[in-house]
Amino acid sequence: MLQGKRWSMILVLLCGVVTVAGASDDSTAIRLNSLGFLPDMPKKATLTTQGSDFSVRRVTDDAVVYSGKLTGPHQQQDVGQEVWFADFSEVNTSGRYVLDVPGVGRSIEFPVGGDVYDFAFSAAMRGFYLWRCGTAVEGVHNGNRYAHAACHLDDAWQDYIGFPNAKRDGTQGWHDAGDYGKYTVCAGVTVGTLFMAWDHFHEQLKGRSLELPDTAPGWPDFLKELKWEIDWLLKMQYPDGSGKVSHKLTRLDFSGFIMPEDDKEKRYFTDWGSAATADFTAMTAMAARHFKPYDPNYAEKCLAAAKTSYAFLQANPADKRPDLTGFSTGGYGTSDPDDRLWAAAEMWETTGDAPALADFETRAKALRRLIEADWDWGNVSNLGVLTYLFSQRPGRDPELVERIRTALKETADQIVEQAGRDVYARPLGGRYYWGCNGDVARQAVILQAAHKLSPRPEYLHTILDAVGHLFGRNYYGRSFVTGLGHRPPMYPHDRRSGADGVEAPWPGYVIGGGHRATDWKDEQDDYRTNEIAINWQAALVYALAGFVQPEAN
Ligand code: 9MR
Ligand code: ZN
Repeated sequence: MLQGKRWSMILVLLCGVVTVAGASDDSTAIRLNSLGFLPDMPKKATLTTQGSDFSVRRVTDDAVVYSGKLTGPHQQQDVGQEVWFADFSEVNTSGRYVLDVPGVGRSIEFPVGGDVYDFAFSAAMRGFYLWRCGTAVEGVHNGNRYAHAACHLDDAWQDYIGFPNAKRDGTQGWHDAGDYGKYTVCAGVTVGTLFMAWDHFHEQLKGRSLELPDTAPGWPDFLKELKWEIDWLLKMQYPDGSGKVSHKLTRLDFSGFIMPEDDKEKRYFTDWGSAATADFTAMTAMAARHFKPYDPNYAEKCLAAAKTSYAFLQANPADKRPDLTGFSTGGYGTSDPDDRLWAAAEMWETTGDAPALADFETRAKALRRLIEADWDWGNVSNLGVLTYLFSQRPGRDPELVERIRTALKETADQIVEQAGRDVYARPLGGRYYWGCNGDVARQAVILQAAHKLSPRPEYLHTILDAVGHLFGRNYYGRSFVTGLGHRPPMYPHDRRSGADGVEAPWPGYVIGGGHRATDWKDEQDDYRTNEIAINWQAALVYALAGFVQPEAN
């Protein structure tokens, strides 16, 4: 098996304990981060049943290591609940514990330790590897083998870009989500967020093995995985040298729940769009910068592609939507000013070109909000603004920089406040919509950025609130990430998971979440609330990356 034994053994150890301990009904009234807690960070649980005192017991000998009083009740309308809090932040010795609340019961077991998020980080990042298109993939998780044969090797046909019955190489990249399409705009926020994770945390990440096949010898695994996506993206640029970039590469409609290698319908490069072209520019400009130390020639190729598309955008300023007539696959329709702003920022950061700087600054000054609190594929201006803010290059407009600093701090402070008001410490507050779990995780980007600028412990605490929420401190008392934590999703809207005959779904993936606080359904058909997607996954990887420990290889 390609993925070594070590991987599966760690898994059995980590997942086994949590799942077994979670079996009792009592435990469901006590909602907490089932991955556990870092020693010196806050530790809180939300209880949906009234109690008064609680204690924390060490699993090895049942000794009480901490006692406290519950606080509450607290009410919250969107979940329709009255809840109580247990704060056991003082438990900062590594070990395994359980919360014991007389009259309520015992919680699931949870660890305290410096490494409690390491495995989840690796599993989440390996989710991208398992999403690879154009190759066979395999991995072992919790004793199950997940695998598919090489898929979509016929990518793709050019009928919709002016060459009927002509095929051109469009292989590689990641499948988008629970479907097997490949979409440039969704790749944008995904790759942008992942490069930012590398930028902010490469010291922790560079030594971590993700046990990937060696598709880029000598590269750190994290970047190796990103290269697989960039390899595909480079093929999305029109072959005519114009710099236009196809909006997506998909079939005309979604396939049924079959394995990717059995999905044989024709797939097409679609018409170009200016948002896709701008996102392509930003991604390839970032790739040029981050890949340069590992392969200067490849970096040069990325930069040349970025320059071509950027020049095209400059010469064609209109917001051009792709013509997707005939396709019923994902739309990802979006206006382009934020994408163009991001492209300008990355072009400037990579090349230092003055016109790109001016382009960025003009666009930034026209923004309604310099920092967006709530963002995803539809608005990527934060990616450009943060690149500009943290740039070491000379020439920035000091007044604009100052306004961004202020906006960043204000927005981060608001996020902290929102998490503080929510009974499950959800940093998005009461906003629920398609894919909002991804945005719960994505709050980490603004919070980390603010923390770099002017450190405040609450910024990190609130990221951990987001992580805690996704792994069990929530209305359902369940993990929202497949294969990890307590009672994770079992029936995500994911074609591989539905078709491979393995009972447990493909591991490491965050599901989109309810559109109301209480309407998540762990059902395969519920693509609205129970799908997985690369953009949400990248946010989860970013959130966890800030807390992993460096690992020497
Ligand atoms: O994440 C997208 C969400 O914001 C949209 O509201 C939704 C409907 O257009 O589409 C979501 O993206 C899906 C994409 O269109 C196709 N692949 C699966 C994506 C996740 O559900
Ligand atoms: Zn594929």
